[in-house]
Amino acid sequence: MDRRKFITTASLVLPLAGALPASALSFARPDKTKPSEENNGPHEQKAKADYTIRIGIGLVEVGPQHIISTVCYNGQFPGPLLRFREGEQTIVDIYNDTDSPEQFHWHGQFIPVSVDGSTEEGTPCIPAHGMRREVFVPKPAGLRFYHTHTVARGDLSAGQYSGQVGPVYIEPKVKPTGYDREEFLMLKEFEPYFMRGGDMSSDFLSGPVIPELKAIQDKREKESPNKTKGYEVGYKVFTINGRQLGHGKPIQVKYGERILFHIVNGSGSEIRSLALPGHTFKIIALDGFTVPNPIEVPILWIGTAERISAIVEMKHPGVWIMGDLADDDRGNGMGTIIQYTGQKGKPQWVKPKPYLWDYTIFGKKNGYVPQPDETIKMIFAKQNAADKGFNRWTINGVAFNMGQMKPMFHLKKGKRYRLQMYNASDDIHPMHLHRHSFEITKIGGKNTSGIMKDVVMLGGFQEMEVDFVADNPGLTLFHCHMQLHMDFGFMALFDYV
Ligand SMILES: [Cu+2]
Repeated sequence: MDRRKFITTASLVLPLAGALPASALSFARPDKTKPSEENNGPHEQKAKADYTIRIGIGLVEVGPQHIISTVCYNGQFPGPLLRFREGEQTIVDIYNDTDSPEQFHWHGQFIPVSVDGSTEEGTPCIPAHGMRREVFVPKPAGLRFYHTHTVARGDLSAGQYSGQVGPVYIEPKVKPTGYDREEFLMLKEFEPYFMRGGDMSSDFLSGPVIPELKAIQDKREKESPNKTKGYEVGYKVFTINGRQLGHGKPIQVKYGERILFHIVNGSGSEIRSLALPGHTFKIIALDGFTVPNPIEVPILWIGTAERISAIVEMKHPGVWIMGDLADDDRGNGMGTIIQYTGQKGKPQWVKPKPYLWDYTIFGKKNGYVPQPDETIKMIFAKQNAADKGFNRWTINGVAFNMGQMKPMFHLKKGKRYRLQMYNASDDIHPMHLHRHSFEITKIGGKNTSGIMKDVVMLGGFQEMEVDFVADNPGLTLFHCHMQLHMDFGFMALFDYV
């Protein structure tokens, strides 16, 4: 079935879904609930979902006398931790109790378009007051997450400005070792507002600025008749696991305990940092993928939608603030308290020394990188306030058109591709590829190998290269993970030809 027909059929059928039993939707996707000739294993016969998610308004008590109303999952923030087993088929029922169609994206999983949760790729939506049963085989192992994938544009109650984010952990066949227990941390801001110009840190990424890229933006700005800056998003409330610093339950630790923190940046648009005075983070995985070189760092920098799994050995007793380096954001809640057994007193924060974030330190030393079959060059650029006062974003001069949804790049199954990205803007962009992972091969002016990811931050006026193998046919979305950027053009589709 071609894509256009698929979408038409889906849109005719799905608005009725709320009135129909789940089994009536079976023709819309592979339904493993009824045994059939090809499909009669023990897992396929179970009709009960492993998880049920309800999308709807929930109340998030971020602090005393401060309760925020937002769309979230199962009425809570963050959404429930979903644990899957790598390679074992699962069933998830998703009910949409809101008045708008929704998309539920399984971020970082190698799954088909039918369940990926992206309108741009052709995933049918979950209709307002309807439901979808999703049956898929979770992979790869590690820390993933789920979030909405709708367009928000100027609506700050929609998309990832809402509370529609939750963690996923896909248990590996062989468990990692070297820690005593896990803690999941979801970093998320609430109460967004628009302002002109931004205040985000942009000087923490290592690597040189490329003058030619800066010249492109300078030239554009000079020639543009529009001298105003585009709208940016700010937030009033900052939380970890839905609680502002000081209002959540402290994380109680014992001396000598090794805690594996699984940290998800669930923000709609912010880059976060995290430090814990007197402690270091031994990073064992980035975006759920084990890193070749696990080493200790004093500060974490986590782009929008990035994940870090890091072990902290508790060997500095006290009551500490684990928090964001930005004083305003930490002051408005971005932090949590780490309390050693028997220790009392006011939680302490110590400003860490500046530290440049360099992905390559986690990579292989002198590793081998195969030559790609094809290199795809991309230039990212900004048109100031060009779309109703918002910045418009282009890839190779083209802003993604939601009406046409035309694939820009074409892939052949099994080939290895190199994306050579040039950022002709001063903003940092966390670049994300759906349904695949990629290997960083060059970043911040350095070659590297062995670091697998699905989101990576590209610094202002910097370049980077990532390689991926086209091994999951179907339309594949590539975009900047900032809601404000992707909604205003910063997306492209790959198709398999
Ligand atoms: Cu961006």
